[in-house]
Amino acid sequence: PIVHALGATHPLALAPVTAPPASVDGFVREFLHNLNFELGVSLSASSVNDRYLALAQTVRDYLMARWLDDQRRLSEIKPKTVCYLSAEYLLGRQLDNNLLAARLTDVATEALAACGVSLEELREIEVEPGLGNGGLGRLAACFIDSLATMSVPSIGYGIRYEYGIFRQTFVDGQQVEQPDSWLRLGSPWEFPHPEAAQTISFGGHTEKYVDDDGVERSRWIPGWNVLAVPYNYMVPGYHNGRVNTLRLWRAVATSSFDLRVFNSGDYEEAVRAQTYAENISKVLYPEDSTPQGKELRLQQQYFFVAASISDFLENVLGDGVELEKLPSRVIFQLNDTHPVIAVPELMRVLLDERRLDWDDAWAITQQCFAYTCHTLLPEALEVWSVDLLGRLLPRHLEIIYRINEEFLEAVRERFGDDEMRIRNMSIIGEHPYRSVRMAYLATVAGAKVNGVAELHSQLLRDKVLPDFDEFYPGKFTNVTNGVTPRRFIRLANPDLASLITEALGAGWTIDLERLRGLEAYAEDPEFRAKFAAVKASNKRRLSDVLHVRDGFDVSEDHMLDVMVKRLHEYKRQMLKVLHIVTEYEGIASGRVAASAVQPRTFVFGAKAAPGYIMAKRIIHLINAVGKVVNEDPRVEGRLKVLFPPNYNVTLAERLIPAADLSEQISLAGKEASGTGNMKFALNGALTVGTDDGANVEIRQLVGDDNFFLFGMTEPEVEALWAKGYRPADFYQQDDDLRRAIDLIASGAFSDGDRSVFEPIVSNLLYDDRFMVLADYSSYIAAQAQVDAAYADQDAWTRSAILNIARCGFFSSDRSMRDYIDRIWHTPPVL
Ligand code: GLS
Repeated sequence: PIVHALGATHPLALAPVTAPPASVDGFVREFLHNLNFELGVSLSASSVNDRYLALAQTVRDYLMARWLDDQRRLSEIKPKTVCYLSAEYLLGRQLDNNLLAARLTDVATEALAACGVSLEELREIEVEPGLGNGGLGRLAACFIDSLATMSVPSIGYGIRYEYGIFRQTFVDGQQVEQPDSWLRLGSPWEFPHPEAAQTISFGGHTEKYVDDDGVERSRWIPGWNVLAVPYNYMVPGYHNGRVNTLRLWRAVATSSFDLRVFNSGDYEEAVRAQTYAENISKVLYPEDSTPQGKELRLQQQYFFVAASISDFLENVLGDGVELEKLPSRVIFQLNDTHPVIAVPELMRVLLDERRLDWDDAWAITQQCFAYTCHTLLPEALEVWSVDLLGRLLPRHLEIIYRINEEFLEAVRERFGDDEMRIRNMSIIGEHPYRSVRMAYLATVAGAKVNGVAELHSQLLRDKVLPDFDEFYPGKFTNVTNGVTPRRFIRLANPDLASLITEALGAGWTIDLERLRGLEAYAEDPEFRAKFAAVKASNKRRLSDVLHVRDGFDVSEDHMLDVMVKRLHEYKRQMLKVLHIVTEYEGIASGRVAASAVQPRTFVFGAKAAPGYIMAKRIIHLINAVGKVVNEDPRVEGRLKVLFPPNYNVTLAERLIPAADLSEQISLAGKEASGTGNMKFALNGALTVGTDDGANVEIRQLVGDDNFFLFGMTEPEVEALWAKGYRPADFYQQDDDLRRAIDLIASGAFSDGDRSVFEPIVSNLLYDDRFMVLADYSSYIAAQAQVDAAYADQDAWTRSAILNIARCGFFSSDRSMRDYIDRIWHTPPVL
């Protein structure tokens, strides 16, 4: 318990902050108090949103004493702290997670019922903060959940986007994006602190000067400033009384508008500067894996890391800490290249503001950063043109040049004047234009560099950064991704969670390896029957949700075959489409008896980056194929295609527990890890997948009998490229493939208009960068095995249980342990 205020004399001001009594009566009182005094409405006059807000505030009240106490304790103990720097946090809904963490679900349900309010109804109106694009942002959210649950001192730093990932709708089967105004009805989980704003500078120029000690130094004379206002969010640990902090920054203009111009009647001009500044945190870039060279994006990146570093140094670190000791107090984890501009920023602060000399500043900086790479696609490794960087952050560019100079000097010392190697390793690239390679900068500056699955980390060392691996022995490591079992099992799949707890006791939620205990239950017919009943009930639950949401119905006795992830050619939604078209064509043409295939419902969920034309075409095709298949009586009751729009965390939580089959079918060597693959396996879906990303580890753990492997391996992919890949050859040689592609080309899914999907067809036949056609026959064969396996329901269920039992490794708690052991060295502080 913490004391309110120093110097206070009133007994209440001296009393500790305490949580309200965790009883039904206590909860009712707090809820009504918040409704009346915070929202200003009576219960009878309140809207559903009022009630939701009051409920959220009540849950906050319960967590508050712990949050304040943790902050106070940590400021006294001064432990080493993980500062997770991430441009994205794809949080998902907060209410249920916070109720669960605080053990309030039952009390809240009862208390609300006593007020005539349904918790279920309030849950449903929460708008999820979609402050991330996909796997990378969701991973950050899983990690901060695990860190809180493991009592590790940590702060998540990021951006409070006013608009998150766009809302996707379909018009005539084509994606249309709408802004995601998630803050429209208020966000009860955030605590803004405008008084604690940081000033962040941009532009201007640098100048040399001689300081009082006669040392020549550089300084930055910026051109313009914005304010970074912190918004704090609670990150409660699961059942451990711990509450960590997520701090997201919002950009606010230093002065709101020009009153003189306003009074002269030019209203637009009066707010121009304000609008410009505040655009920085306006909207999340709807990109995944491929960055867009946009100035605003670089502004966003610098904006949030500069604010975060300054916040840590000034507010968290505290006074009187020698900067040499900084590495024992903090590790800044760079979540991909997006926050890498933090490296020259820390250097600038140490050099220009704290007056350290170069070598000391660099020695400190190199120990304070670690870098996680999340991709293998070369086009996804961010680079910034020297021109842009120099204009926006001239001092940082100077610092980067000096880092590079010294680095290349060291490379020369080691390898001699191998100009080719020097050019390859330079942080500054020369072609096609002079640019800063952010991944290289992060690798040079980071104490450690990690990939996100075994295969990915290996390829990172062997293919993407081999010279660096050679130059820095021991710097590269792997931490395989993980997902939080709280959200993705406990909350998403409550019936499965109960079944597991019934079998194994409650400890598995924070010690997921205990799921191993289910192996024995896989052999128990009674348990299998209960598991099958849970799956069936999850399908009904999904059907209810999709019915209300999109008017779709899911049949309980269909195999639910799910492919949900961002739409990207490398992920190969096209391969899935070709499989569906093959099945459809077989039955529709009469060559295959409908009764010979397992009844299946194919479910897609996928957003395409708005500027990614081919991805949008594929979305259009999926919808078009779905329409034809769903309306054709010849396949009725056998094949169905559903593509609910706006796939997000909330929908994932409904879909994954209902799935039978998980589609993880990227071209080998392209998917860094994947995390959806883990969520599905942990909810008892079997995977059909390539040897890519974390699929490799999933398969090794669950065993070949419980995984449908297909496709080329990464070395086989390389070999085929080297030999010369001609997709049209595969088309010629495979009757099924030819029929499927011809059917698409014929206009069968576009009312006879052959031009609509022609770009997809010709891309497949004459380009096919991701080798869809090469893997087609192997995929179709794997799907035949899936069909055969599904026919034996009991054996399938056994495999599903074994998948769960053997995937405890994929808890993000384990990922956090690996980061702590191998990279951060930040023990829990209980
Ligand atoms: C990604 C990768 O594409 C995923 O494979 C990976 O699981 C995820 C988290 O490590 O990171 N990289 C990226 O830019 N977006 C992703 O989802």
